[in-house]
Amino acid sequence: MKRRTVLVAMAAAPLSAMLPLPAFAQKPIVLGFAQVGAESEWRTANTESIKSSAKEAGIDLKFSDAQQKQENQIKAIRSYIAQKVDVIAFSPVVETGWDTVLVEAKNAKIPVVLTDRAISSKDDTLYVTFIGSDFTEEGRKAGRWLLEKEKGKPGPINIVELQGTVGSAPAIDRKKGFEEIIKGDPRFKIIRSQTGDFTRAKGKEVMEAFLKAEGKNINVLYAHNDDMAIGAIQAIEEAGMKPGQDIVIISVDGVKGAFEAMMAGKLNVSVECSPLLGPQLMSVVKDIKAGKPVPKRIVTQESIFPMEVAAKEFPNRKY
Ligand code: GZL
Repeated sequence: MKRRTVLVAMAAAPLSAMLPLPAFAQKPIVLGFAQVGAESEWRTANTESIKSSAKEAGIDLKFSDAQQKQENQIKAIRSYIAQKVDVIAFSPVVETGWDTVLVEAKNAKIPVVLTDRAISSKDDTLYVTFIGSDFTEEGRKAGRWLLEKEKGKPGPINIVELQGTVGSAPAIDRKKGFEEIIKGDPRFKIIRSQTGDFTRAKGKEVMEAFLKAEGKNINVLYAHNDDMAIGAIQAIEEAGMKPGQDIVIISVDGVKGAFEAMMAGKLNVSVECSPLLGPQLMSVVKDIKAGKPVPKRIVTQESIFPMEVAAKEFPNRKY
């Protein structure tokens, strides 16, 4: 009697309970992504890259936009923990203030991946890896280009600087790298420096204030991203000056708007900062779920585009 019961039990059990499921039948990985916001062309392209790559990878993406507010990103991360997602990824709007929520993710045994921007924390076990650019090197590239551009010219060469979001890794490191290169040459002086929060509107507003205060005393603008540079270009033109000629303009990202400004002769150079991090993120997420080793730091490879190459390079641009 007992043997028959076991046989019946065996016949009733679903086949899948007894065999490993084929890949197509396995439950999709669930990734919770807490995005900074939608403040710039760069961010829009970054979001597009993450969403399209998740779809292509068959990963179930939960996505949130924090409108550049840290408290919204923290709320989103907490909701992903509550939903018991498989992996959490985010681009920290600022460097500090993450330890508490990342300890909660660690206690919930949910691996965390940083993309685009880093955090400053004593405990690097709070995240598996950081995929993103070397912002300090981007600042150095901007400084080296300026030294070359102004080689042999007399000083003083007065610079105004539009910084990115206060406390963000790109703003801190792009400033640091740029100053590291120009500090050796006494002709260069940063006479005004203020945040434009990575947006066109704020970039224009702050540049208007710089022009009011310094006017023709300004020789160079260093903007931490193209969107602020494009806003500043509008302000420079409205002040009756020629952007790219009366004021040399250096920016970072390499978005379409920057190429258009360079082709119009209004922007002198854009240092590339690639937002196309989606494919690398999805491959890291799959490796984490498969238990494969992942490097602690994955640096994106980037270039620099002076206006002279803009027209030739423009057709190749993917963002
Ligand atoms: C850089 C990224 C910055 C871009 C800005 O990786 O965090 O944020 O340079 C964006 O355009 O707003």
